[in-house]
Amino acid sequence: MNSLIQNDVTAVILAGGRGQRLGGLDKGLVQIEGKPLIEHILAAMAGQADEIIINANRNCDVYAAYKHRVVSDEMTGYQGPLAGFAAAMTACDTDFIVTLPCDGPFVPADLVNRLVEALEQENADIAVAHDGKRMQPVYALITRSLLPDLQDFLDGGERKIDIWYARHNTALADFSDVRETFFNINTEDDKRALLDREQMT
Ligand SMILES: Nc1nc2c(ncn2[C@@H]2O[C@H](COP(=O)(O)OP(=O)(O)O)[C@@H](O)[C@H]2O)c(=O)[nH]1
Ligand SMILES: [Mg+2]
Repeated sequence: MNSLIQNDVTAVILAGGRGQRLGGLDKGLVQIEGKPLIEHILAAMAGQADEIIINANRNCDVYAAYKHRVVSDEMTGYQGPLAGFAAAMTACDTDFIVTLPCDGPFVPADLVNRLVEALEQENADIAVAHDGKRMQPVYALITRSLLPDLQDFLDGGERKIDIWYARHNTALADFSDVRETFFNINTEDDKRALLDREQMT
């Protein structure tokens, strides 16, 4: 598919969380198969976007070594992924962002393509991945012109991503055939499950 949107996308790797359920670890730097998660994500996104922004609130110098722009939340105190969306939408030079988390090592190979297709088909402002069972809200394509609305939403004290999506024309992109690619590491158990899986392969 050759779409105009596709040439106008910044991928935003969300690595700005507190890592609370992993003892406060900076999840993007957690080692999996001998390299930090951020490297797995960067490799998976190579060729999927025009530009990549790493959204991080700690260890920014470590992330900067990957030679992509590192952008921190403007809001302090870990206000959630929407704070990262707003910071990236402010910093980016493209009309669209595609967000994805730093803690999911198995990124869909056609993440951007499928989100773009869903957005165009429904003439929507946001496209969000759906794994067949549930929405995967941090995998999303968002029109940058929604930034003022997002800023108002955040200024009003709102933080919930699903509620913000519900305010807009939001398309769902079907990823039910690759549901396992949304596996992400939130807890020690998730980390162990991943290591067990590696040993099996
Ligand atoms: N920028 C930013 N990103 C955040 C914040 N909190 C969480 N995230 C990111 O949002 C994504 C989802 O967070 P996570 O804690 O893994 O939640 P879950 O997987 O949805 O249960 C991860 O990529 C986090 O790095 C925050 O305060 N700021
Ligand atoms: Mg997660």
